[in-house]
Formats: sequence, structure tokens, C-alpha cells
Amino acid sequence: MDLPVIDNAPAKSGGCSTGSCGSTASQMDGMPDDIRAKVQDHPCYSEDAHHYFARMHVAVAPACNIQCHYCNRKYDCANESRPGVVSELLTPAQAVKKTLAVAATIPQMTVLGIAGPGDPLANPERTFETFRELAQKAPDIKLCVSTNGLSLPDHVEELAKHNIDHVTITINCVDPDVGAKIYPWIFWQNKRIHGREAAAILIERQQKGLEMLVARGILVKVNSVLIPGVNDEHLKEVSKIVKAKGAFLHNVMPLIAEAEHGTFYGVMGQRSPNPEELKNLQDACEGDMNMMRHCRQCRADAVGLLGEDRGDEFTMDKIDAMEIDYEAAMAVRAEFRARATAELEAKRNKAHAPKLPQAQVVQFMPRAAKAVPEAVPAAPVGRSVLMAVAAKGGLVAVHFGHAKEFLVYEASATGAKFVGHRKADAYCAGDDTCGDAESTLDRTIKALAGCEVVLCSKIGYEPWGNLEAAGIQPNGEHAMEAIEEAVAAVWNEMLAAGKLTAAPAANKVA
Ligand code: CLF
Ligand code: SF4
Repeated sequence: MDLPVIDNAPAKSGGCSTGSCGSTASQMDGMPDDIRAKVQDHPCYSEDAHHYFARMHVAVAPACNIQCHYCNRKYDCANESRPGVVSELLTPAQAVKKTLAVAATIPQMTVLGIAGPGDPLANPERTFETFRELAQKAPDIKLCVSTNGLSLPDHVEELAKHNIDHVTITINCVDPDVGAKIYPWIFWQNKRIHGREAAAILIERQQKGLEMLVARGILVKVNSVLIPGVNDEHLKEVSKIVKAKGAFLHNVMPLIAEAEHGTFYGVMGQRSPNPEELKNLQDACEGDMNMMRHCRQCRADAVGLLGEDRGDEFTMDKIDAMEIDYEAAMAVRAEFRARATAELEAKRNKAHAPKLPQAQVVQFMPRAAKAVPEAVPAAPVGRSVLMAVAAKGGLVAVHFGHAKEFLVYEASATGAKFVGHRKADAYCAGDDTCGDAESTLDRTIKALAGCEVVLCSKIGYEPWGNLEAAGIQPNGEHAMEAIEEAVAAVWNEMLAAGKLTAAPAANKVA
């Protein structure tokens, strides 16, 4: 079997060379070797790694023991899945078979997670049967689980026994009065408990579970759903407390509340946060905590790199027809992992190479002066700018009309920092048809609110005009360049043109 090309590796192109994109580079600084080994190829725990390594979920856990106001049981658990998505339920035996099939086909797949469709620890037999089998048959796969935390303290020993190194707890509050607005009830010790009392029990169990996991050296990621007007200010307190207790990473995710999903919040008109509110809260929490900003709110049966879904390639009928030699696959996987890890390590070392004085930092030099910076110009001053990038594999490589998501970077004199992503519907069926689907284009432009520039490999006349009219400058001049270098070059051009001394023009996106 030929090893796949690491085509999502930004290091090949020099992408992310600033070391300032996301939190990973600073996370890795001084990290003990045992923790580094757990994180470096986990796509959720390492922002760098998610360009190289993939995860998959198996939907083996149907039941749940609490009710969240943003959840409708017709769909997957919204604590770690996009609301409104339904996964096909698998038996543990089917889940094991599927995992081996995916791992043998996609050597990038390093992590198997169980994240629903209900709460994995409210279905302990199905969840642990799957983990037990996989720990034996595929020892090269990391095991990962996500939970609401109510049953967590009862299962920490078993999680540790199966070498499950990564546990996510969804913690939306540490105050029962806030919790009573999020959780109408829990099912606890054979009773349904409502309101503040229910929230107090859930919070106590989540915190106890967190402490027990940390005491056993298991890495804990905390997910929090940002619910404007309910827990937005409160999440700063949550971040401080979980950090103090040893959580490794905090992932603040936006509430998605649509009336058609039939959730309490959706029906009651509870609004979702806008991207600016999400970023502001992540920034506010960042002083206290490593923040995850690259979460894609996956499905409970997601397969592939974050942001892509290859689930259709692995339906049970296709898997049943596959011959899997996992011994042979493990050798290929080991080779791929070694190569990708070395490449990632080289990239991290490059990011940590001694830095030039700020005025000489390559990414903010005029492009013509990059090769031999003869003189030291004055340090650039200018405000920060949000830029959206239609990207693939660390490059500005996607046609505007084909982009299903845009990565958002904050460019400033200190570097290009990855701060999130915006979803979009690809609306262009071919190079000549940009602008045909007007409402989809409008939605895409709305999704880019707050961004002043959008970089893409190519763009049609109509969307160009609509973007400009909305106050967003399209830019197709940096096609196939590494994202950070392209973002820096555009920032530099804006600086040279005197556009970065005044406040940005008022946002015209409706
Ligand atoms: Fe899955 Fe979650 Fe494990 Fe990742 S997802 S169980 S930690 S392997 Fe990752 Fe997906 Fe976000 Fe979850 S991008 S929804 S954080
Ligand atoms: Fe739904 Fe998950 Fe909350 Fe259970 S824990 S109610 S499945 S969002």
C-alpha cells in the first residue's frame, strides 16, 4: 500500500511558520514528554496536528441521562456534535469493524472518539465494549470520549484501565442558578430531578469527575456551549475554575439554536452568539486557559480530518465487503505517523527558531524585501485586521465560490493568529456560474461579518462586487501561497497604503 501524501501539511509550504497560529505552539513549550506524546497527533488537542491527523467517531451510545435546552433527542448529542444531525446507530461489534476499516484505509486516522448520539457514559456497556475490543485489536489508535459528566465519577477507573487518555466534559456552568436555565432535568439514582437541584448535582459530578481524571493523568478538555444572556459572562469563571483544577484545554462553542430543530431554545427564540461575541469570549478566557479554536462541532459519526467528512465511504455495506489485514495496516500506519510527526516537529522547531527583531520579521516585510533584509525599517504600527481565507492544506487554495468554510486570521504587527472559522455553503457549480445562487452568496457574505479581507485562489466578478459593497475586500493575488505569509503580505500592503491607522470602515454586512 502506498502511503498517502501529507497534503494537508502546512509545513511543506511553510504555512503557520510564525508559530502564532492557534495556541499549540505555546502549549508545546516546556511540555513534559509524556503529555506531548498524548497531544501531538490528536487533532482536537493540538491545532497543528489537525492539519495532519484525523479522527473518527462511532455512534454506539443512544441513551442520555440529562436534558439540555439546546438538545432534541431526535438528533445527536449537541454537546459535541452539530445540532440537527442524525447518525446511524452501531452495535459495538459494528463499531469495531468500522474503526478497523477506516484505520486501514486512512493512516492519518489516529483517534477514535465516542461522542454520542446520546451520552457515552450513560451507555457504559456499549461504550466500554467498543473500547475494550479496540484496545486489543488496534493498540495504535488513541481512544477518546466525550460526556456530560453526570456518570463520570463512576467510570474513571474503567477509563483509566482502557488507557483512555483524552476525556471531554461539557461544563456550561459552575453555578446552579445558571445551570437551572440550561438543564430542565437530570435522571439520577433512578429519579428524575428538576431545576436548581438537578443543576447542582450535575455540577458537583462534573467537577468531581474532572478532579479524578486529572489525578490519574488523563487529559481533560472542557467544552462549553456559549448561550448569550445565559452563561456568556459566567464562562470566564468556568474557565478559571477548570484551569485551576488541571483541565488541559477549553473549547467554547457557539450555541446553534434553530426553531426547526425543535429544541427548547430553538422554539423559544434563544439567539446564538455571533462570531465577534464568540471570539471576544475566547480572547477573554485565553488569559487563563489554553483555548481550542479549531473545533468543527463534528457529527457523532464523523470520519476524516476536522472539517471534512468521509463517512459516506464507510457505510456498513461497504465495510462488510472489505478485507482488512490490520497487522499489515498497522505497519503502514506506523510509517505514516513517523513521517507526519517528523514533519510536524520540523515545523514546530522552525516556529521556535530565534526570532528577528520585530521590524525584520519576514512575514511583515514588503514581499520584495523578504530575501535579504538589508536595512532595519521602523517597526510597523497598525491596527489588527480580521481576514478570511478559503484554504486547503495550509495554502490559499480554494475558489471563493467553492469554499465550504473560511479560516479566520487576526493579522497584526505581532503576527498572524488563527482565531476561528466560518461556515459557508459552496454556491458555485463552475467557474462561470459564480453569483447564480444569490441567496447562498448573501449568506456567505453575512458569515464573513467583521472580516475586512477575504483571500481565495479565484473569484468571479459578481461575488467580487457584492463583497466590496459589503465592505469586504476580495483578494485573489496570493493563490497557492502559505496562509500566514499571504495574510501578512496583505496586512503589509494595507499598512503601506495607510489603511491601518484609522478604525475600520463601518461594517456593511447586514
Ligand atoms: Fe471526537 Fe471530541 Fe475526541 Fe475530538 S471531536 S470525542 S475530542 S476525537 Fe474535536 Fe469534533 Fe470539536 Fe469534538 S473537532 S466536536 S472537539
Ligand atoms: Fe442532548 Fe447531549 Fe445534552 Fe444529552 S448531554 S441532552 S444527548 S446535548
